[in-house]
Amino acid sequence: MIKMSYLVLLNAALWGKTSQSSNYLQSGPELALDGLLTSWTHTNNETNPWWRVDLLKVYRVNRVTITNRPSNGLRINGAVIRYFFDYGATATFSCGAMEGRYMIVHIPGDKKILSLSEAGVYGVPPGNLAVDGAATQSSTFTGWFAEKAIDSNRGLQQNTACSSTLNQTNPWWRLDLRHIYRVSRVVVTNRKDCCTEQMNGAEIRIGNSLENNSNNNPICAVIPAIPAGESYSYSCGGMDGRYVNLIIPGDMKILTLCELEVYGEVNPLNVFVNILRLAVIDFCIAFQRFT
Ligand SMILES: [Ca+2]
Repeated sequence: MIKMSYLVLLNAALWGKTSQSSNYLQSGPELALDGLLTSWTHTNNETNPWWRVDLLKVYRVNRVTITNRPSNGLRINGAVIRYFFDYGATATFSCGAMEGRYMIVHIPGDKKILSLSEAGVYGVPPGNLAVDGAATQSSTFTGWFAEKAIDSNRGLQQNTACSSTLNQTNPWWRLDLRHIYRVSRVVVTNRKDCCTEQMNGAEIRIGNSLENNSNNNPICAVIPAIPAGESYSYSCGGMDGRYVNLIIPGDMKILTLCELEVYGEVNPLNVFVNILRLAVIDFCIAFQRFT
């Protein structure tokens, strides 16, 4: 099956944790993520200076961007971009599908200074089907859009990375995977800053029906509670479905979701349907030419 990516990749470094080998004056490692070209990180003059961002989980990285400082830019020359997770590897700026949790820039050698203005790491958690889907919800609290639950940012540092409905009866959130998958598990991340009990009692539903906004599909699990900022995994045992819903039954409820991940595999029936669809298209084109 041809899989099309619908995702606009965000800079995962923005919700990571930075560090560097040493700080020159006030030029700390976080200055590479402040979005300003007028500020920069700066190590001491030392041997093998380095800068690092911890993405907090493994990402499949498409590309890395490094922005040099506008003055004294030679201080980044000779830098090596290094990526590792259990093993070491050296990458150019285009990283293909390398997987890693840490992105490191370092300059080998003595009497070196590492100084960089901005850094970006663009990718998604590997295997997460949700990032290619489309999200919607029953209502939207200002700015807390449904798609923020599939932006690969778990909202551990800022709740602006979370979706939320208004206070309503039976609030729901729906993910359209765009194809039928055999879902093995769903991972839900609760908000960290407050209100963690609002998630209690949420139902995870998976199926192919849009009836009642897909909230009549079979239940994979009911969430008793998820601690603040934690990600809990729910096994769905290979349930088939195109739609993954969360719904909280009851009045005066708010559904806030900082991230939802879906893991599984392509349903063989889906492959057959796509082959049949392509065969029908080929037949129609041939028929038009003939007539
Ligand atoms: Ca998010």
